[in-house]
Amino acid sequence: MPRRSGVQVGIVGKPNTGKTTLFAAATLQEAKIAPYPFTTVEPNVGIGDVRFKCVCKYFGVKDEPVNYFCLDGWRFAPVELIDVAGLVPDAWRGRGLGNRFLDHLRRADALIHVVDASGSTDIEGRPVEPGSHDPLKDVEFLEREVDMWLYGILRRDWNRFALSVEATGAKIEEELYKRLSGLEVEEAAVAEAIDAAGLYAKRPTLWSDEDIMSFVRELRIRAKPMVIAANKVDLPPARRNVERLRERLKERYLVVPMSAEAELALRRASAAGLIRYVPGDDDFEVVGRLTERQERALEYIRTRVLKVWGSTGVQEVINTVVFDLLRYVAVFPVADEYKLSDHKGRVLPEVYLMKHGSTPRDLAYTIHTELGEKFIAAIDVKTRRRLSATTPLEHRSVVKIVTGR
Ligand SMILES: Nc1nc2c(ncn2[C@@H]2O[C@H](COP(=O)(O)OP(=O)(O)OP(=O)(O)O)[C@@H](O)[C@H]2O)c(=O)[nH]1
Ligand SMILES: [Mg+2]
Repeated sequence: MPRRSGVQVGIVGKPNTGKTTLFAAATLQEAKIAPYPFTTVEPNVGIGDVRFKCVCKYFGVKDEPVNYFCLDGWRFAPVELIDVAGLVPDAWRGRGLGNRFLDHLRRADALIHVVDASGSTDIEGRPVEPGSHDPLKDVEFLEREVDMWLYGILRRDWNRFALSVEATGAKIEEELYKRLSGLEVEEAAVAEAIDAAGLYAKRPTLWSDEDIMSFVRELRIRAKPMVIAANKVDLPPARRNVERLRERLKERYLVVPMSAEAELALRRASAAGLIRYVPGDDDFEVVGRLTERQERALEYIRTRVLKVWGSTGVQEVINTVVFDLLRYVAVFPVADEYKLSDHKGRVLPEVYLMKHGSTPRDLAYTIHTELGEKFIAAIDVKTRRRLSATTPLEHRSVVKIVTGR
């Protein structure tokens, strides 16, 4: 099974909130988890997945996934996750482990900010009485640290850059876009950020530090959209905090309640054949012999997490990033529109996560350069309609690419 993905998502937050637990639950990759700050130093990189309804039931066929899998009619597609060290206030000045490791997130399309919704860790991630720390504070400082990181990238060499833009008469959005390449930001987003910061009327050599900062804040929203994962919801103080986070952040962020630890336990129990559990579900079924301790742990998860919140939230967080923030679409290409198969006769073998607005031609190029070059048109297999090269692809569509010689 090819384990690669076109979507990259960074996991950020202060220390000791459960970032690595989320990473491990989503990827089932070994990674060190511990109840104290700065457990993670070097980043963990691995593959998790999004979940969506497969089209196998729609067509009433048995599929044969070759990239990833289909469980009970739920299809999964890969997403790359990058778990980095914890950030503390003033990391940009070098506190804690600093913020240089954020460079590992340059390629990230979006971020998951893991906060400790149970309020049992202080602003630097040290354990405190549950409910005694306000997680809203974590949201504010983290934005600033990410901003200072972006600011640092931009401020370096600004004067020379600004002079050269003016001397050559180049467009500021084009030049800034080139300068920020590697940050996974589109030129249109750079232009929007300049506009939103009200800086189009100002010559780059006159941008003050405050101006650069305003631009950076606007850029962050567009270049690194973020979801809040309100973790540790199995602990009682989390309930009130989740409500507050939702209420206070409703204009800016989606807040998803989560228990990363519960998900990790469920996925491990499932991998060990003890339970049947489809990631994202609201319950599980015991199918193996449990020790008393395992039984208690699973019952805790059922009563404290699944029954209260409807799921552990891990799958929902990843889905929210990919489908709500980034608005990706999952598309099934097929070579035979009647058998819904590839050239080898495998039914619905592959699914591709494509950026919002991608077209059939983009899909053809993603599958193979040659297919892109020979592209003539495409067929939407559900409706049997012909799609032009530029029609945006729809989520869960099945597409046959028509090629010429
Ligand atoms: N109660 C509870 N504890 C959790 C949950 N998720 C993680 N934890 C605990 O939180 C502690 C920190 O977890 P990590 O995943 O190492 O946290 P981190 O954010 O990666 O920490 P650093 O790498 O130090 O920044 C561990 O003791 C976890 O077991 C959860 O859903 N509920
Ligand atoms: Mg960690």
